[in-house]
Amino acid sequence: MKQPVPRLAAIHDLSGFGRSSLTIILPVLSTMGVQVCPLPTALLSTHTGGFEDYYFLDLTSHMQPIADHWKKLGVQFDAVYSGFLGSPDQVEIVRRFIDEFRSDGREQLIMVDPVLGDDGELYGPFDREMVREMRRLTEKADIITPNTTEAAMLLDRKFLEVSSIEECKNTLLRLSELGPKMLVLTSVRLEDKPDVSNVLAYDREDGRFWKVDCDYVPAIYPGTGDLFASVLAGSLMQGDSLPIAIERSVQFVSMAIRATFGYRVPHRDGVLFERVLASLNQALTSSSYQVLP
Ligand code: PXL
Repeated sequence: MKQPVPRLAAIHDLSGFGRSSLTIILPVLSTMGVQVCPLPTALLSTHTGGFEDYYFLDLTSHMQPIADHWKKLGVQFDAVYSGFLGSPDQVEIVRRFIDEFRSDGREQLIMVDPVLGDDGELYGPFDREMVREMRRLTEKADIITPNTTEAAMLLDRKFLEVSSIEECKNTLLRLSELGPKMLVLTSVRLEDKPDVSNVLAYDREDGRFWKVDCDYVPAIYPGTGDLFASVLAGSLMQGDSLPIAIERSVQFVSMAIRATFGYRVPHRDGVLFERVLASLNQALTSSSYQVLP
């Protein structure tokens, strides 16, 4: 029998203050009718963007025993969604998790957000080894959601602040050679309109490329990548097509940023998505995605 509520394993850190990762993923996906089972990778006092020092507890040694208990209970997942990892060694644990919880016959979504950096820089705790290992993790995914910095790192290319559509299509094709069949590239600035951020995507199964424009600059607020990817996961689990799922994610992040901008709250506190969470249950009323020639 189909489960009354679809279930997702969320392999991310828990950062107590600052709105990122699990403190975003749990409320967003619960609102979208998905049961979230967190497999925490690290425990932090805050996220690492904009806070000089933060408490960081690496949970690598706790992950396999948690997974083993779930396996013993016979827990099954409709989706596995990973993000910020606490150490490069966690890649092997997550790869094994995906294999052990792979459901034969039932549809399942494996999404890897290769959280590594932004604005051309690696996030504080990471190094080249994390990039190498994250590349190995992407092999196991159906869909990955790198920003342009992470895409450049995964492909061992130079980060370009602005690029052409052709360059982005090439990036998406190279990323698909790592393994995933759906690729979503965020924070794309195009040469002709560098002040607009775009999301470009490629679906290898039908060979189509998609583009959705955003009227926001995501990098200013930490956690917007997690917000985007969790709405994307929820939307795909609800049966939306890839372009519609991207559109819903872009519109939600945009609304959350607009809800925040009018207040004088420090950017490092993240976006006030709580104020717009209920909109996730409303139907999309406009759509502007493009299929690229
Ligand atoms: O939003 C990605 C992310 C997740 N978790 C932690 C982070 C970041 C980005 O800075 O620091 C702990």
